[in-house]
Amino acid sequence: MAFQNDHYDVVLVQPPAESRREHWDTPDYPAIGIAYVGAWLETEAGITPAIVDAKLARLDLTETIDLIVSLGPRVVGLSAMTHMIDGASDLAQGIKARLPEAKMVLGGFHGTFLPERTKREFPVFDYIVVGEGEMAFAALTQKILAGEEPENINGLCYEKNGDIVTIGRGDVPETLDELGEPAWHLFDPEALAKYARVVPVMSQRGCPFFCNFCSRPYGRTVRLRTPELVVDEIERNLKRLGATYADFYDETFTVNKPHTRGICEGLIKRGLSQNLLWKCMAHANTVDRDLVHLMRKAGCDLVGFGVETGNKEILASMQKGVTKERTMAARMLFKEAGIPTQAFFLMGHPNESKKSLFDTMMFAIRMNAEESAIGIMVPYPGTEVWEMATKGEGGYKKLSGSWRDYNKQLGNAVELENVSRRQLEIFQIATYILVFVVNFRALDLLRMIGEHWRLALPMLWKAIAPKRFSPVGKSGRVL
Ligand code: B12
Ligand code: SF4
Repeated sequence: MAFQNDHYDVVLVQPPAESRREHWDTPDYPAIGIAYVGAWLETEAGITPAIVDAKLARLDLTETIDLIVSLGPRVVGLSAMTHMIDGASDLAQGIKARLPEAKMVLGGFHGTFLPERTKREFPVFDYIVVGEGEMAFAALTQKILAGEEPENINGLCYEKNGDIVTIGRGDVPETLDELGEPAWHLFDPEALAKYARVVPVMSQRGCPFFCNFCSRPYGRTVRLRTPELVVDEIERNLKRLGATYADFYDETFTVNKPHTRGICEGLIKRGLSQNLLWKCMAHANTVDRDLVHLMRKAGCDLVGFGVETGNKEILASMQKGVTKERTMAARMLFKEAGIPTQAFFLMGHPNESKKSLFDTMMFAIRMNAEESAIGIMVPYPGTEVWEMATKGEGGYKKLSGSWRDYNKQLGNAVELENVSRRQLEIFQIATYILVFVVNFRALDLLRMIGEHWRLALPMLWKAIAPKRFSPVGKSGRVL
């Protein structure tokens, strides 16, 4: 590890992976959320933090604790999605045991959607930042470092006189451009140089669609950055980080065509498309032939889009706003333009049956995307599906009290009245395999298993092994 200074008042951290099975456990990209939080802290509050991306640097829990303790922070900001919250709490406890005065601040989407409950379940977090964290974290940190009581900060959840108080959501600047660029320079440069092959970019925040399984953490209004500034950032990444692959984290990169065109034309005009490939997420309703060809010309190398199901009724009831025909047409447009597609399917929608799962399997085979990702539904907090599963509606039965089980590939979050957990897993594995076998793509199947065997083996084992669900989670909570 090679941070510039020996001591930092503030450390931001992406907690270490708890296993090494999935792609994101050993990522080839740095964490952009804490990079934005760090950038705002540095430019707007004048406080330079160290950013420890433990997943990127391949650190384990003990190594991460040792590193953070050695930097002697007074504030530690930890990031967590739902399936990472237990691990983030383990990390905070390990740091707190050795730096009892340091304040632990949790950010990210688990705490955002369940702030009070998270504060109760994981009291090690002194503060939880709700929503976009840049402005709230800077305000909170300034107060803590000045020895003042942090109160009246929008987006803060904390304990006051024995009660848990939450003050709305974190403020956001008037325009997204004001956020500037992620602070990659605050990461350990050795870890960046060794592992970061892909650099995340965000050109917008927000998604206007209504999918019932999605929490839309940035809301339904799409906020856009100026395309020119996005291209500037990519150009700088190319020069500074030697990046040759960019990943647009926008929920739907193609949602505003003039914006998408602006970025593509900028990449082409500046000659960047010759040295850079990139991928993004699209929605089937937001693409047309011209745009797709322009994207290809600008270096687009992979497009992901949610197909979700092959069953018409379920597709209509999830409110994605697409039809199977439209989705297939989008897939064909990308194919024609020479852009490989990554099709995302979900199994375990509300009121899913074996018949609708079969429809999904058939549609995945017919679509025959270059990559298919087949997840099992997880009721993430903040979604309609979470509400349904919590009330036992939609045929759902929650299975596990552990947040670690809230994972789409290897989790154990729910099963349905008419489809058991094992049946869901069998449909998932069968679809993964049949897409390749029926389409005579044996080599692709072998390549996929070769790349993902750390995930494939436990998935297979999980589908055949005896099932043991634990309704009591680590924090003692039941379901
Ligand atoms: C790109 C993306 C991915 C990418 C990269 C993810 C990554 N960053 O590691 C890939 C494809 C790998 C991915 C995978 C998964 N993803 Co994803 N992904 C997204 C997406 C589209 C953007 C995420 C992102 O990076 N945003 C940009 C940055 C700036 O946001 P951010 O990191 O959250 O940070 C902001 C705030 O959260 C907060 N914040 C974050 N950390 C901290 C820390 C502190 C101290 C503070 C104060 C604030 C703070 O401030 C930041 C700046 O505003 C979101 C949807 C969305 N609209 O956000 C889903 C989303 C984040 N993913 C989600 C999920 C569930 C997953 C998976 C678990 C799915 C699975 N297969 O099981 C995996 C797990 C990945 C992992 N890292 O372990 C969920 C999370 C829901 C939840 N409650 O946890 C989301 C919200 C989508 C949804 N279904 O609603 N994902
Ligand atoms: S299109 Fe994607 S980001 Fe938008 S609501 Fe649906 S799942 Fe969420």
